Amino acid sequence: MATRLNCPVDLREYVGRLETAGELRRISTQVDWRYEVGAMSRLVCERRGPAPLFENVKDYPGQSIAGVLLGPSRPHLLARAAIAMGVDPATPQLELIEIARERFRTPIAPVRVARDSAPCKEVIWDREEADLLRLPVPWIKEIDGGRYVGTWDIVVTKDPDSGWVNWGIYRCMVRDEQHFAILLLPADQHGGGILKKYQARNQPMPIALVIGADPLSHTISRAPLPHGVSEAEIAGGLRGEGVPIVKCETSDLEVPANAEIIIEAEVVPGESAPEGPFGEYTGHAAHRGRAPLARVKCITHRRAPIFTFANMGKPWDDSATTGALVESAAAKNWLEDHGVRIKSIYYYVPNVVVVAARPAPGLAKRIVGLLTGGHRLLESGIVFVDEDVDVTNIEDVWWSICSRMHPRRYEVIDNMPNYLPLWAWLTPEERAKREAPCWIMDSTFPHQWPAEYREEHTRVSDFASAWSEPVKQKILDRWKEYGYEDVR
Ligand SMILES: Cc1cc2nc3c(=O)[nH]c(=O)nc-3n(C[C@H](O)[C@H](O)[C@H](O)COP(=O)(O)O)c2cc1C
Ligand SMILES: [Mn+2]
Repeated sequence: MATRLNCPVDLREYVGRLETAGELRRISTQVDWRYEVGAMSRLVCERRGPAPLFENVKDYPGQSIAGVLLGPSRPHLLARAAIAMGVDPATPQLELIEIARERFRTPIAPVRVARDSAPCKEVIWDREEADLLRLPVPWIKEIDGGRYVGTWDIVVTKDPDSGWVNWGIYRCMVRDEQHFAILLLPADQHGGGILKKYQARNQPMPIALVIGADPLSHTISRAPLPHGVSEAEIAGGLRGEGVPIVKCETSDLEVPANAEIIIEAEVVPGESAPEGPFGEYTGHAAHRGRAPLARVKCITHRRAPIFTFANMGKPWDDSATTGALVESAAAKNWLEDHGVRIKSIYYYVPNVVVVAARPAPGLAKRIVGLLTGGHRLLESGIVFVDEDVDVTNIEDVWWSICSRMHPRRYEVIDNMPNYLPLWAWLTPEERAKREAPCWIMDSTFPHQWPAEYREEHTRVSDFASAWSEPVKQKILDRWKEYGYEDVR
Protein backbone atom coordinates (compact mmCIF):
# COMPACT_ATOMS: atom_id res chain seq x y z
CA MET A 1 0.00 0.00 0.00
CA ALA A 2 1.54 3.29 -1.07
CA THR A 3 1.59 6.04 1.55
CA ARG A 4 -0.68 8.88 0.59
CA LEU A 5 1.30 11.75 -0.84
CA ASN A 6 0.25 15.32 -0.66
CA CYS A 7 0.03 16.07 -4.39
CA PRO A 8 -2.63 18.39 -5.83
CA VAL A 9 -5.34 16.17 -7.29
CA ASP A 10 -6.19 18.40 -10.22
CA LEU A 11 -5.23 21.61 -11.96
CA ARG A 12 -7.47 23.77 -9.77
CA GLU A 13 -5.95 22.52 -6.55
CA TYR A 14 -2.48 23.06 -8.06
CA VAL A 15 -3.40 26.64 -9.04
CA GLY A 16 -4.56 27.28 -5.47
CA ARG A 17 -1.34 25.94 -4.00
CA LEU A 18 0.79 27.97 -6.41
CA GLU A 19 -1.13 31.07 -5.40
CA THR A 20 -0.62 30.39 -1.70
CA ALA A 21 3.10 29.95 -2.31
CA GLY A 22 3.33 33.22 -4.26
CA GLU A 23 4.00 31.27 -7.47
CA LEU A 24 0.86 32.40 -9.35
CA ARG A 25 -0.84 35.72 -10.05
CA ARG A 26 -4.39 36.30 -11.24
CA ILE A 27 -4.62 38.89 -14.00
CA SER A 28 -8.04 40.49 -14.17
CA THR A 29 -7.30 43.19 -16.73
CA GLN A 30 -8.35 42.22 -20.25
CA VAL A 31 -5.70 40.54 -22.40
CA ASP A 32 -5.58 39.49 -26.03
CA TRP A 33 -5.18 35.79 -26.85
CA ARG A 34 -3.31 36.91 -29.95
CA TYR A 35 0.35 37.48 -28.99
CA GLU A 36 -0.32 39.28 -25.69
CA VAL A 37 -0.67 36.30 -23.32
CA GLY A 38 2.26 34.69 -25.11
CA ALA A 39 4.62 37.66 -24.95
CA MET A 40 3.68 38.47 -21.36
CA SER A 41 4.24 34.92 -20.13
CA ARG A 42 7.53 34.60 -22.05
CA LEU A 43 8.89 37.61 -20.18
CA VAL A 44 7.61 36.01 -16.98
CA CYS A 45 9.71 32.92 -17.81
CA GLU A 46 12.77 34.99 -18.57
CA ARG A 47 12.38 36.86 -15.27
CA ARG A 48 11.42 33.68 -13.46
CA GLY A 49 8.27 35.26 -12.06
CA PRO A 50 5.02 33.67 -10.81
CA ALA A 51 2.79 31.93 -13.37
CA PRO A 52 0.07 34.19 -14.82
CA LEU A 53 -3.59 33.14 -14.77
CA PHE A 54 -5.42 35.33 -17.30
CA GLU A 55 -9.02 35.62 -16.09
CA ASN A 56 -10.27 38.13 -18.62
CA VAL A 57 -9.47 37.04 -22.15
CA LYS A 58 -10.71 39.10 -25.10
CA ASP A 59 -13.49 37.32 -27.03
CA TYR A 60 -13.73 34.52 -24.45
CA PRO A 61 -15.82 35.56 -21.45
CA GLY A 62 -16.10 32.84 -18.82
CA GLN A 63 -12.90 31.04 -19.82
CA SER A 64 -9.36 31.65 -18.56
CA ILE A 65 -5.88 30.89 -19.76
CA ALA A 66 -3.05 29.72 -17.50
CA GLY A 67 0.51 29.97 -18.81
CA VAL A 68 3.78 28.40 -17.74
CA LEU A 69 2.32 26.69 -14.67
CA LEU A 70 5.49 24.62 -14.35
CA GLY A 71 7.76 27.35 -15.64
CA PRO A 72 11.05 28.44 -14.07
CA SER A 73 10.85 29.76 -10.53
CA ARG A 74 13.08 30.96 -7.73
CA PRO A 75 15.20 30.20 -5.77
CA HIS A 76 15.67 27.29 -8.14
CA LEU A 77 14.00 26.23 -11.39
CA LEU A 78 11.93 23.49 -9.81
CA ALA A 79 10.02 25.21 -7.00
CA ARG A 80 6.69 24.84 -8.87
CA ALA A 81 7.51 21.24 -9.78
CA ALA A 82 8.10 20.63 -6.07
CA ILE A 83 4.62 21.99 -5.30
CA ALA A 84 3.20 19.63 -7.94
CA MET A 85 5.04 16.79 -6.19
CA GLY A 86 3.45 17.78 -2.89
CA VAL A 87 6.75 18.68 -1.20
CA ASP A 88 8.31 21.88 0.13
CA PRO A 89 9.17 24.25 -2.76
CA ALA A 90 12.60 24.79 -1.19
CA THR A 91 13.52 21.10 -1.57
CA PRO A 92 16.89 21.05 -3.38
CA GLN A 93 16.77 19.91 -7.01
CA LEU A 94 18.88 16.78 -6.54
CA GLU A 95 16.61 15.70 -3.69
CA LEU A 96 13.54 16.19 -5.89
CA ILE A 97 15.14 14.02 -8.54
CA GLU A 98 15.71 11.30 -5.92
CA ILE A 99 12.07 11.53 -4.80
CA ALA A 100 10.86 11.26 -8.41
CA ARG A 101 13.18 8.29 -9.01
CA GLU A 102 11.75 6.43 -6.07
CA ARG A 103 8.15 7.16 -7.07
CA PHE A 104 8.86 5.98 -10.65
CA ARG A 105 9.62 2.60 -9.13
CA THR A 106 6.10 2.18 -7.70
CA PRO A 107 3.64 2.60 -10.59
CA ILE A 108 -0.04 2.80 -9.64
CA ALA A 109 -2.74 1.92 -12.18
CA PRO A 110 -5.32 4.55 -13.10
CA VAL A 111 -8.75 4.34 -11.49
CA ARG A 112 -11.89 4.27 -13.69
CA VAL A 113 -14.61 6.69 -12.66
CA ALA A 114 -18.21 6.92 -13.83
CA ARG A 115 -19.12 9.31 -16.61
CA ASP A 116 -21.41 11.43 -14.38
CA SER A 117 -18.73 12.00 -11.79
CA ALA A 118 -16.08 13.07 -14.31
CA PRO A 119 -15.62 16.85 -14.12
CA CYS A 120 -14.19 16.92 -17.66
CA LYS A 121 -17.68 16.06 -18.93
CA GLU A 122 -19.57 18.89 -17.27
CA VAL A 123 -20.09 20.44 -20.70
CA ILE A 124 -20.18 18.46 -23.96
CA TRP A 125 -19.82 20.00 -27.41
CA ASP A 126 -20.81 17.43 -29.98
CA ARG A 127 -20.50 17.35 -33.79
CA GLU A 128 -20.54 20.87 -35.32
CA GLU A 129 -20.59 22.38 -31.82
CA ALA A 130 -17.13 20.85 -31.32
CA ASP A 131 -15.31 23.93 -32.55
CA LEU A 132 -11.69 24.55 -31.50
CA LEU A 133 -12.11 28.30 -31.89
CA ARG A 134 -14.68 28.33 -29.09
CA LEU A 135 -11.72 27.71 -26.78
CA PRO A 136 -9.34 30.57 -25.96
CA VAL A 137 -6.48 29.04 -27.96
CA PRO A 138 -3.63 31.53 -27.85
CA TRP A 139 -1.47 32.61 -30.79
CA ILE A 140 1.59 32.49 -28.59
CA LYS A 141 4.46 33.98 -30.61
CA GLU A 142 4.38 36.18 -33.65
CA ILE A 143 6.98 33.85 -35.16
CA ASP A 144 4.66 30.83 -34.75
CA GLY A 145 2.78 29.43 -37.75
CA GLY A 146 -0.61 29.72 -36.04
CA ARG A 147 -2.66 29.19 -32.89
CA TYR A 148 -1.39 26.20 -30.90
CA VAL A 149 -4.16 24.28 -29.18
CA GLY A 150 -1.68 21.69 -27.90
CA THR A 151 1.47 22.77 -26.08
CA TRP A 152 1.14 21.75 -22.41
CA ASP A 153 -1.12 18.87 -23.42
CA ILE A 154 -1.36 15.09 -23.14
CA VAL A 155 -1.92 13.23 -26.39
CA VAL A 156 -3.49 9.84 -25.62
CA THR A 157 -3.06 7.07 -28.22
CA LYS A 158 -3.48 3.31 -28.10
CA ASP A 159 -1.35 0.70 -29.85
CA PRO A 160 -3.83 -1.25 -32.02
CA ASP A 161 -1.88 -4.52 -31.54
CA SER A 162 -0.97 -4.61 -27.86
CA GLY A 163 -3.52 -2.20 -26.40
CA TRP A 164 -0.64 -0.23 -24.78
CA VAL A 165 -1.82 3.30 -24.05
CA ASN A 166 0.73 6.06 -24.54
CA TRP A 167 0.70 9.58 -23.18
CA GLY A 168 2.99 12.14 -24.78
CA ILE A 169 3.17 15.90 -25.09
CA TYR A 170 3.11 16.81 -28.78
CA ARG A 171 2.52 20.23 -30.26
CA CYS A 172 -0.77 20.74 -32.13
CA MET A 173 -1.52 23.66 -34.43
CA VAL A 174 -5.06 24.71 -35.27
CA ARG A 175 -5.90 24.48 -39.02
CA ASP A 176 -9.58 25.42 -38.78
CA GLU A 177 -12.57 25.01 -36.45
CA GLN A 178 -12.40 21.22 -36.56
CA HIS A 179 -8.89 20.31 -37.64
CA PHE A 180 -5.43 20.53 -36.19
CA ALA A 181 -2.01 19.34 -37.32
CA ILE A 182 0.00 17.36 -34.80
CA LEU A 183 3.78 16.99 -34.76
CA LEU A 184 3.94 13.22 -34.33
CA LEU A 185 7.55 12.62 -35.28
CA PRO A 186 7.85 9.19 -36.85
CA ALA A 187 11.49 8.66 -35.76
CA ASP A 188 11.21 7.22 -32.26
CA GLN A 189 8.42 9.07 -30.54
CA HIS A 190 5.79 6.65 -29.29
CA GLY A 191 2.75 8.51 -30.63
CA GLY A 192 4.37 8.60 -34.09
CA GLY A 193 5.23 4.89 -33.90
CA ILE A 194 1.63 4.03 -33.01
CA LEU A 195 0.33 6.23 -35.83
CA LYS A 196 2.47 4.28 -38.34
CA LYS A 197 0.51 1.14 -37.47
CA TYR A 198 -2.88 2.78 -38.17
CA GLN A 199 -1.51 4.28 -41.37
CA ALA A 200 -0.31 0.87 -42.57
CA ARG A 201 -3.91 -0.35 -42.17
CA ASN A 202 -5.30 2.82 -43.68
CA GLN A 203 -7.41 3.34 -40.55
CA PRO A 204 -8.14 6.54 -38.65
CA MET A 205 -6.25 6.73 -35.35
CA PRO A 206 -8.39 7.82 -32.39
CA ILE A 207 -6.63 10.37 -30.20
CA ALA A 208 -7.58 12.46 -27.22
CA LEU A 209 -5.93 15.81 -26.66
CA VAL A 210 -6.03 16.50 -22.93
CA ILE A 211 -5.64 20.05 -21.63
CA GLY A 212 -5.38 21.04 -17.99
CA ALA A 213 -5.01 17.69 -16.23
CA ASP A 214 -3.19 17.50 -12.89
CA PRO A 215 0.40 18.78 -13.21
CA LEU A 216 2.16 15.45 -12.71
CA SER A 217 0.17 13.71 -15.46
CA HIS A 218 1.46 16.32 -17.91
CA THR A 219 4.96 16.23 -16.47
CA ILE A 220 5.25 12.49 -16.93
CA SER A 221 3.96 12.78 -20.51
CA ARG A 222 7.19 14.54 -21.47
CA ALA A 223 9.41 11.97 -19.72
CA PRO A 224 11.69 9.70 -21.76
CA LEU A 225 10.12 6.43 -20.62
CA PRO A 226 10.73 3.28 -22.67
CA HIS A 227 8.40 1.81 -25.28
CA GLY A 228 5.54 -0.14 -23.72
CA VAL A 229 5.61 1.71 -20.39
CA SER A 230 2.31 3.29 -19.35
CA GLU A 231 2.83 6.97 -18.52
CA ALA A 232 -0.56 6.84 -16.75
CA GLU A 233 0.78 4.28 -14.27
CA ILE A 234 3.98 6.20 -13.64
CA ALA A 235 1.87 9.35 -13.15
CA GLY A 236 -0.03 7.37 -10.50
CA GLY A 237 3.28 6.49 -8.84
CA LEU A 238 4.39 10.12 -8.85
CA ARG A 239 1.06 11.24 -7.38
CA GLY A 240 0.88 8.41 -4.89
CA GLU A 241 -2.59 7.49 -6.15
CA GLY A 242 -4.05 6.29 -9.43
CA VAL A 243 -5.09 8.96 -11.93
CA PRO A 244 -8.91 8.96 -12.20
CA ILE A 245 -9.77 8.22 -15.84
CA VAL A 246 -12.98 8.13 -17.83
CA LYS A 247 -13.89 6.81 -21.28
CA CYS A 248 -14.17 9.21 -24.21
CA GLU A 249 -17.54 9.90 -25.87
CA THR A 250 -16.46 8.89 -29.37
CA SER A 251 -13.75 6.25 -28.82
CA ASP A 252 -12.67 3.74 -26.22
CA LEU A 253 -9.68 5.86 -25.18
CA GLU A 254 -9.61 6.83 -21.51
CA VAL A 255 -8.59 10.28 -20.30
CA PRO A 256 -7.88 12.01 -16.97
CA ALA A 257 -11.36 12.66 -15.57
CA ASN A 258 -10.37 15.86 -13.74
CA ALA A 259 -8.89 17.56 -16.80
CA GLU A 260 -10.18 20.97 -17.83
CA ILE A 261 -10.70 20.16 -21.52
CA ILE A 262 -10.71 16.99 -23.64
CA ILE A 263 -10.59 17.22 -27.42
CA GLU A 264 -11.59 13.90 -28.95
CA ALA A 265 -10.32 13.51 -32.49
CA GLU A 266 -8.99 11.11 -35.06
CA VAL A 267 -5.93 11.32 -37.24
CA VAL A 268 -7.17 11.05 -40.79
CA PRO A 269 -5.42 8.34 -42.83
CA GLY A 270 -3.15 9.69 -45.53
CA GLU A 271 -3.84 13.36 -44.83
CA SER A 272 -1.36 15.99 -43.73
CA ALA A 273 -1.35 19.74 -43.35
CA PRO A 274 1.22 22.53 -42.99
CA GLU A 275 2.49 22.79 -39.41
CA GLY A 276 4.96 25.16 -37.75
CA PRO A 277 7.16 26.94 -37.28
CA PHE A 278 6.92 27.09 -33.51
CA GLY A 279 9.19 28.85 -31.01
CA GLU A 280 10.68 25.78 -29.38
CA TYR A 281 12.52 24.55 -26.29
CA THR A 282 15.75 24.79 -28.29
CA GLY A 283 15.33 28.55 -27.97
CA HIS A 284 14.71 28.88 -31.72
CA ALA A 285 11.68 28.71 -33.98
CA ALA A 286 11.85 25.17 -35.24
CA HIS A 287 10.53 22.96 -37.98
CA ARG A 288 8.03 23.95 -40.60
CA GLY A 289 6.65 21.08 -42.62
CA ARG A 290 3.64 18.89 -43.18
CA ALA A 291 2.26 16.97 -40.23
CA PRO A 292 -0.56 14.45 -39.74
CA LEU A 293 -4.00 16.03 -39.66
CA ALA A 294 -6.51 15.36 -36.89
CA ARG A 295 -10.26 15.88 -37.20
CA VAL A 296 -12.15 16.91 -34.06
CA LYS A 297 -15.20 14.80 -33.17
CA CYS A 298 -16.19 16.06 -29.75
CA ILE A 299 -15.00 18.49 -27.09
CA THR A 300 -15.85 18.05 -23.42
CA HIS A 301 -14.83 20.43 -20.67
CA ARG A 302 -15.27 21.58 -17.10
CA ARG A 303 -17.46 24.58 -16.51
CA ALA A 304 -15.46 27.82 -16.85
CA PRO A 305 -12.48 25.86 -18.17
CA ILE A 306 -8.90 26.93 -17.68
CA PHE A 307 -6.91 26.58 -20.90
CA THR A 308 -3.24 25.81 -20.20
CA PHE A 309 -0.22 26.34 -22.42
CA ALA A 310 3.57 26.12 -22.29
CA ASN A 311 5.75 28.94 -23.54
CA MET A 312 8.82 27.39 -25.07
CA GLY A 313 11.97 29.45 -25.53
CA LYS A 314 15.34 30.74 -24.41
CA PRO A 315 16.64 30.22 -21.82
CA TRP A 316 13.99 28.50 -19.69
CA ASP A 317 10.50 27.14 -20.15
CA ASP A 318 8.15 24.47 -18.85
CA SER A 319 10.14 21.90 -20.80
CA ALA A 320 13.47 22.87 -19.21
CA THR A 321 12.12 22.66 -15.68
CA THR A 322 10.14 19.45 -15.98
CA GLY A 323 12.90 17.90 -18.07
CA ALA A 324 15.49 18.59 -15.39
CA LEU A 325 13.26 16.63 -13.03
CA VAL A 326 11.89 13.68 -14.99
CA GLU A 327 14.63 13.19 -17.58
CA SER A 328 17.23 13.15 -14.80
CA ALA A 329 15.16 10.73 -12.71
CA ALA A 330 14.41 8.40 -15.65
CA ALA A 331 18.05 8.36 -16.79
CA LYS A 332 19.46 7.67 -13.32
CA ASN A 333 17.05 4.76 -12.88
CA TRP A 334 17.92 3.47 -16.35
CA LEU A 335 21.66 3.50 -15.52
CA GLU A 336 21.02 1.90 -12.14
CA ASP A 337 18.91 -0.83 -13.79
CA HIS A 338 21.93 -1.62 -15.93
CA GLY A 339 24.29 -1.82 -12.97
CA VAL A 340 25.86 1.63 -13.31
CA ARG A 341 25.95 3.80 -10.20
CA ILE A 342 26.62 7.48 -10.54
CA LYS A 343 26.50 10.25 -8.00
CA SER A 344 24.17 12.58 -9.85
CA ILE A 345 22.78 13.48 -13.24
CA TYR A 346 21.06 16.61 -14.48
CA TYR A 347 19.48 17.52 -17.83
CA TYR A 348 19.87 21.03 -19.15
CA VAL A 349 17.53 22.16 -21.84
CA PRO A 350 17.86 21.54 -24.70
CA ASN A 351 18.91 18.05 -23.71
CA VAL A 352 22.51 18.37 -22.67
CA VAL A 353 23.19 16.02 -19.81
CA VAL A 354 25.74 16.41 -17.04
CA VAL A 355 26.88 13.33 -15.13
CA ALA A 356 28.92 13.30 -11.93
CA ALA A 357 30.55 9.97 -11.21
CA ARG A 358 33.74 8.59 -9.74
CA PRO A 359 35.91 7.92 -12.81
CA ALA A 360 36.55 4.23 -13.48
CA PRO A 361 37.95 2.30 -16.44
CA GLY A 362 35.51 2.40 -19.36
CA LEU A 363 32.79 4.09 -17.31
CA ALA A 364 32.18 7.09 -19.57
CA LYS A 365 31.87 4.88 -22.66
CA ARG A 366 29.48 2.57 -20.84
CA ILE A 367 27.27 5.47 -19.75
CA VAL A 368 27.22 6.91 -23.28
CA GLY A 369 26.31 3.47 -24.65
CA LEU A 370 23.49 2.98 -22.16
CA LEU A 371 22.02 6.45 -22.64
CA THR A 372 22.22 6.02 -26.41
CA GLY A 373 20.32 2.74 -26.07
CA GLY A 374 17.56 4.40 -24.01
CA HIS A 375 14.60 6.43 -25.26
CA ARG A 376 15.92 9.93 -26.02
CA LEU A 377 18.35 9.93 -23.10
CA LEU A 378 21.27 11.30 -25.12
CA GLU A 379 20.70 13.92 -27.78
CA SER A 380 22.97 16.91 -28.21
CA GLY A 381 25.78 16.26 -25.78
CA ILE A 382 27.04 14.91 -22.48
CA VAL A 383 29.42 16.40 -19.93
CA PHE A 384 31.22 14.28 -17.37
CA VAL A 385 32.33 15.92 -14.13
CA ASP A 386 34.01 14.67 -10.98
CA GLU A 387 31.91 14.01 -7.89
CA ASP A 388 32.84 17.31 -6.26
CA VAL A 389 31.01 19.29 -8.97
CA ASP A 390 27.37 20.30 -8.41
CA VAL A 391 25.63 19.18 -11.62
CA THR A 392 22.70 21.57 -11.01
CA ASN A 393 25.01 24.58 -10.83
CA ILE A 394 25.87 25.78 -14.32
CA GLU A 395 28.79 27.90 -13.01
CA ASP A 396 30.29 24.83 -11.38
CA VAL A 397 29.84 22.72 -14.52
CA TRP A 398 31.32 25.40 -16.77
CA TRP A 399 34.25 25.81 -14.35
CA SER A 400 34.91 22.10 -14.60
CA ILE A 401 34.93 22.22 -18.42
CA CYS A 402 37.12 25.31 -18.53
CA SER A 403 39.64 24.25 -15.92
CA ARG A 404 39.75 20.46 -15.96
CA MET A 405 39.01 19.22 -19.45
CA HIS A 406 41.95 18.10 -21.49
CA PRO A 407 41.32 19.22 -25.10
CA ARG A 408 41.59 15.61 -26.27
CA ARG A 409 38.74 14.61 -24.00
CA TYR A 410 36.31 16.36 -26.27
CA GLU A 411 34.83 13.86 -28.69
CA VAL A 412 32.21 13.74 -31.42
CA ILE A 413 30.16 10.62 -32.14
CA ASP A 414 28.73 10.51 -35.65
CA ASN A 415 25.51 9.04 -36.99
CA MET A 416 23.56 8.99 -33.75
CA PRO A 417 20.16 7.29 -33.85
CA ASN A 418 18.52 10.15 -31.97
CA TYR A 419 17.72 12.29 -34.95
CA LEU A 420 15.58 15.30 -34.03
CA PRO A 421 14.71 17.84 -36.72
CA LEU A 422 14.18 20.59 -34.15
CA TRP A 423 17.88 21.34 -33.60
CA ALA A 424 19.05 24.72 -34.83
CA TRP A 425 22.63 23.48 -35.30
CA LEU A 426 21.91 20.76 -37.91
CA THR A 427 23.63 21.41 -41.24
CA PRO A 428 21.43 21.41 -44.33
CA GLU A 429 22.96 18.03 -45.29
CA GLU A 430 22.27 16.46 -41.88
CA ARG A 431 18.71 17.75 -41.96
CA ALA A 432 18.20 16.09 -45.34
CA LYS A 433 19.92 12.83 -44.35
CA ARG A 434 18.14 12.66 -40.99
CA GLU A 435 21.34 11.88 -39.15
CA ALA A 436 23.09 13.84 -36.46
CA PRO A 437 26.25 13.64 -34.39
CA CYS A 438 26.53 14.27 -30.66
CA TRP A 439 29.43 15.38 -28.45
CA ILE A 440 31.11 14.24 -25.25
CA MET A 441 33.12 16.47 -22.92
CA ASP A 442 34.93 14.53 -20.25
CA SER A 443 36.18 16.94 -17.62
CA THR A 444 37.02 14.29 -15.04
CA PHE A 445 40.66 13.70 -14.17
CA PRO A 446 41.89 10.38 -15.56
CA HIS A 447 41.49 7.60 -13.00
CA GLN A 448 45.00 6.30 -13.83
CA TRP A 449 46.75 9.35 -12.38
CA PRO A 450 48.71 8.41 -9.22
CA ALA A 451 47.62 9.97 -5.94
CA GLU A 452 50.82 12.03 -5.57
CA TYR A 453 50.36 13.48 -9.04
CA ARG A 454 46.77 14.48 -8.24
CA GLU A 455 47.83 15.92 -4.89
CA GLU A 456 50.42 18.11 -6.55
CA HIS A 457 48.41 19.31 -9.55
CA THR A 458 44.68 19.05 -8.95
CA ARG A 459 43.88 20.38 -5.49
CA VAL A 460 40.91 22.69 -5.62
CA SER A 461 41.43 26.30 -4.64
CA ASP A 462 38.16 27.42 -3.08
CA PHE A 463 36.94 28.24 0.43
CA ALA A 464 35.83 24.68 1.05
CA SER A 465 39.07 23.02 0.01
CA ALA A 466 42.00 25.37 0.56
CA TRP A 467 41.84 25.83 4.36
CA SER A 468 41.54 23.52 7.31
CA GLU A 469 38.31 23.29 9.33
CA PRO A 470 39.37 25.52 12.27
CA VAL A 471 40.34 28.38 9.96
CA LYS A 472 37.09 28.14 8.00
CA GLN A 473 35.04 27.93 11.19
CA LYS A 474 36.71 31.07 12.52
CA ILE A 475 35.79 32.98 9.36
CA LEU A 476 32.19 31.81 9.53
CA ASP A 477 31.95 32.69 13.22
CA ARG A 478 33.29 36.21 12.65
CA TRP A 479 31.35 36.82 9.40
CA LYS A 480 28.88 39.13 11.13
CA GLU A 481 31.64 40.93 12.99
CA TYR A 482 33.26 41.72 9.64
CA GLY A 483 30.01 43.45 8.65
CA TYR A 484 29.12 40.82 6.01
CA GLU A 485 26.03 39.19 7.48
CA ASP A 486 23.90 40.30 4.52
CA VAL A 487 26.29 38.57 2.10
CA ARG A 488 25.57 34.88 1.82
C1 LIG B 1 5.65 21.62 -24.38
C2 LIG B 1 6.22 20.42 -25.08
C3 LIG B 1 5.96 20.21 -26.43
C4 LIG B 1 6.45 19.08 -27.07
N1 LIG B 1 6.14 18.90 -28.39
C5 LIG B 1 6.56 17.77 -29.01
C6 LIG B 1 6.19 17.51 -30.37
O1 LIG B 1 5.49 18.30 -31.00
N2 LIG B 1 6.62 16.37 -30.94
C7 LIG B 1 7.37 15.46 -30.26
O2 LIG B 1 7.71 14.42 -30.82
N3 LIG B 1 7.76 15.68 -28.97
C8 LIG B 1 7.36 16.80 -28.34
N4 LIG B 1 7.73 17.03 -27.05
C9 LIG B 1 8.60 16.06 -26.37
C10 LIG B 1 7.81 14.84 -25.94
O3 LIG B 1 6.74 15.20 -25.11
C11 LIG B 1 8.70 13.86 -25.18
O4 LIG B 1 9.75 13.44 -26.02
C12 LIG B 1 7.92 12.65 -24.66
O5 LIG B 1 8.82 11.70 -24.18
C13 LIG B 1 7.07 12.04 -25.76
O6 LIG B 1 6.32 10.95 -25.29
P1 LIG B 1 6.69 9.50 -25.79
O7 LIG B 1 8.05 9.23 -25.21
O8 LIG B 1 5.64 8.66 -25.22
O9 LIG B 1 6.72 9.55 -27.29
C14 LIG B 1 7.24 18.16 -26.37
C15 LIG B 1 7.52 18.38 -25.02
C16 LIG B 1 7.02 19.49 -24.36
C17 LIG B 1 7.33 19.68 -22.91
MN1 LIG C 1 5.72 6.81 -24.15
